[in-house]
Amino acid sequence: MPTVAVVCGSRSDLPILKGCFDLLDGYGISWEASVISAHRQADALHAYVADAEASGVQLFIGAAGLAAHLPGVLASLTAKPVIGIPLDGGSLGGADALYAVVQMPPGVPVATVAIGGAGAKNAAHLAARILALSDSTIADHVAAFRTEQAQQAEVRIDPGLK
Ligand code: RP5
Repeated sequence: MPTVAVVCGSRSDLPILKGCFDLLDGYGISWEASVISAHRQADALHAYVADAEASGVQLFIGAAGLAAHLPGVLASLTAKPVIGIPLDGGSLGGADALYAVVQMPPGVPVATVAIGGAGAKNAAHLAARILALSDSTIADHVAAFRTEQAQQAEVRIDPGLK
């Protein structure tokens, strides 16, 4: 069983999650992705989380659009960390999903990232930082990513352009 279980609510959510999958690969984090709707397949979602926990999954990422209850339901079913990605799937531009994912009641936390593609990427970065607390190899990858990111952001102004 992989370290991270990514669950989304529909096949239509998968393309936007590619950024998450690619980054998890880059960090050397094993993962699996499943399409299980909290609304349409409630029993299957409960069974999946029980199996995943029993098999050693350390962290869940849930992604959904519209009335996005999937990450919250994941958090209700496990004591492992849950990261929620609100997706832009409807006429409210993802604000509907954002509110649904972020506004969890006390005691059932979902670490909510940005709407859509930026959130999908940050879910992987946040997962890596959480797992890095107990895995020095992942910690090295996190450090290397931050160094590379800073180098890519660096801009030197040519004095000749002044
Ligand atoms: C949510 O409803 C899914 O996560 C998806 O973002 C949205 C629409 O689902 P489909 O109608 O495309 O299956 O549950």
